[in-house]
Amino acid sequence: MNIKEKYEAAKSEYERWGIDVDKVLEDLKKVKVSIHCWQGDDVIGFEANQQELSGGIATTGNYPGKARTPEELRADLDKALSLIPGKHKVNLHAIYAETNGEVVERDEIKPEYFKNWVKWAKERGLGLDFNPTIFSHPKASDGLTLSHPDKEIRDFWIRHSIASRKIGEYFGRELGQPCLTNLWIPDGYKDIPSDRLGPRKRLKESLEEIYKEKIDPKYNLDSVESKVFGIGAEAYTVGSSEFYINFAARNGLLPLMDTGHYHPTEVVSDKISSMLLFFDKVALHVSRPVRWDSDHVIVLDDELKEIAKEIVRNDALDRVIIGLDFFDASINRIAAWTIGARNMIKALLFAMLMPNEKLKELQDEGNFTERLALMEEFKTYPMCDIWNYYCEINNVPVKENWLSEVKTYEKEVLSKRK
Ligand code: RNT
Ligand code: ZN
Repeated sequence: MNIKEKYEAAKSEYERWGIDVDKVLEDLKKVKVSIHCWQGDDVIGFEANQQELSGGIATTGNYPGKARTPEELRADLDKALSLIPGKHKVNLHAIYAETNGEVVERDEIKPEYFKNWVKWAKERGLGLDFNPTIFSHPKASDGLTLSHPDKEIRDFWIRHSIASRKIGEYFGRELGQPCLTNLWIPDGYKDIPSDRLGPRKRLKESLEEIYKEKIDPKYNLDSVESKVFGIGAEAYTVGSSEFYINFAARNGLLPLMDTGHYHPTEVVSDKISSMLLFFDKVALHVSRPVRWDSDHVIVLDDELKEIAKEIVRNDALDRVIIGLDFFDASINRIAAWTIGARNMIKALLFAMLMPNEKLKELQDEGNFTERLALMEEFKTYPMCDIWNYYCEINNVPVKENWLSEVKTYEKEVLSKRK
């Protein structure tokens, strides 16, 4: 049987449960995943006065071939995007500005430094998302930024964040789809604080400044990302979950949940439904924690599938903004993007191919036997035949065939970067 025939056979199995598989594939094609550019160069960026990665996050490994210039990074993204089915978005950080070798302070970044990115995205029909870079900088060297006791430092980062929102607005205007501008700061303390309130009060005031000016949501949406701890900030994080959920709710922002930013037994899948009841839209950074916020490439594990199910069965594909956030420097970086993004899409497909209405009914009837039985049986339904066909009709390699393309690219392009 060829791919199409296998698809037809698999489809009829799903149709017996009332699942319209062709419609599922149409809906899946509309889903945009925001692909983080920073996997391509280990979160370094292109500033003229390049800084080491800081802020309690780290990349480990020295796999050869990382992107050193904007051109290389875009070429690498092009390669990865050619292996991922669908039309997506690319997520940038302020450190990816192109300033022609000129040192530009972060509080002076302007849309023009991103015009090459916009041109590139426009030519490909991609959306862009954005992030102020509030780490890897001398003014963040003591681990405090927007909550810093020193007003000058806070003001610097406030100006940077405001400038970043304007860049987001510019992306949205130029590309005809809203940009998500997400703010994350590393602020925290290594050891037990003697004042937990003060820094949070200062952060609140800084954020009020940053979000004072309203921007048309047609162009830019703002989110705030919480965290539980980072390296060097083990005891206390200023921007905790409760801090940002409350701030976002009161100020009309989106909360952003990074799957690596909670206690090890806490899962984001269980949080999505609660957030959807109180927010119009919520944003995700899908990552994979391993013992701590380790930012591993996402695999198709139970939690990823559970997250996808929560998005799909709550009819929230247009309310949950899905972004990826991992950085592994120990493997081929294009493979990292490809594996992670394909897994995210696979998880969504898996969720869309479940008899979700039926399963809800069973729960309400108290029929937990059948609920569990069906959920388990669907794990071994022939989703792979649907997935392979989806890849084929979207002109991306089927199964592991993408790997040989990555290997060729590594040989012809990456290995020449010394
Ligand atoms: C850090 C946050 C943040 C960063 C990126 C680079 O813990 O997850 O989102 O990973 O902004
Ligand atoms: Zn994140």
